Amino acid sequence: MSTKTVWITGATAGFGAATAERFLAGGWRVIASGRRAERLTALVAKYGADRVHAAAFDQRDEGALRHAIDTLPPAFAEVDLLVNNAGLALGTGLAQESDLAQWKQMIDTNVTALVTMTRLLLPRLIARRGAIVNLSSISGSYPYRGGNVYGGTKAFVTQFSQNLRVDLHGSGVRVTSIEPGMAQTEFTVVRTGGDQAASDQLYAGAHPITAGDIADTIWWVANLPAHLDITRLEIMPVSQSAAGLQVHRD
Ligand code: NDP
Ligand code: 8X3
Repeated sequence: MSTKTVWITGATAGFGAATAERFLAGGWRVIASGRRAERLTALVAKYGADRVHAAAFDQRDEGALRHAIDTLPPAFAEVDLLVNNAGLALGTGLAQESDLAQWKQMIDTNVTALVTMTRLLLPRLIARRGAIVNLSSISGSYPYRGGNVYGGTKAFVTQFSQNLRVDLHGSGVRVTSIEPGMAQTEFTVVRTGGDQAASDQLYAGAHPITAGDIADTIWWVANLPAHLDITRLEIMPVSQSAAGLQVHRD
């Protein structure tokens, strides 16, 4: 059994929770972070404090993040893999109708918190010749109505990932940008401000990606031979494809 350690941000739901379960099943130690402490506590209760370290904090709070890093138990202090997964979309409206506070929360979480996390863990990842998996999205490549700032944050994540690879050249650290399409998690409930019916309707009949699909993908990426780097990976359900440009006529 491997004794590697992965830090998964946003491990309380969706991709992050499924990825935590996948890596625990594979024998890794997991540092699980997110705001909902009770879900992290349940993971520790299920697997034991020697396998899971819970770090409950808001990823946007740099002081809390630094504290979480500084107080890692010795067994979890050497990090082999960072999965930058915590993130969210807020709102589905057009730019001209959007809530500026929601835009800023997406930028603070998906961009600022992600780069802060990355920068602070880079020394440990370099020391381990480790790896970084960033959760981007197809919304960073394909524009759609209402994607505005969310898509912008994910385009940042994709490009930041590629630039990280260049700077880390020769370090042995691998960097991957995973860019999923429609996946059924808590994502749409969060995006719509708690509208479960809207979420159910979006996914109905579409056979969307599951959280387990993404967890299995991250597991595959992380466990490839050390000389291979999956640089970008776009994943869509078979039911989803990009279509067309729009034309407005007088
Ligand atoms: P979920 O809503 O199911 O999970 C999001 C996770 O992010 C939760 O664990 C949540 O934890 C965490 N999170 C959000 N804000 C913060 C914060 N301020 N501090 C700490 N943790 C935070 O969504 P998904 O699993 O679908 O999304 C995971 C990632 O995948 C996101 O980056 C998303 O943009 C991306 N993605 C999702 C797709 C989809 O269709 N579902 C497709 C492509 C990419 P908590 O609330 O407990 O803090
Ligand atoms: C989530 C996928 O298409 O809803 O990143 O933007 S999408």
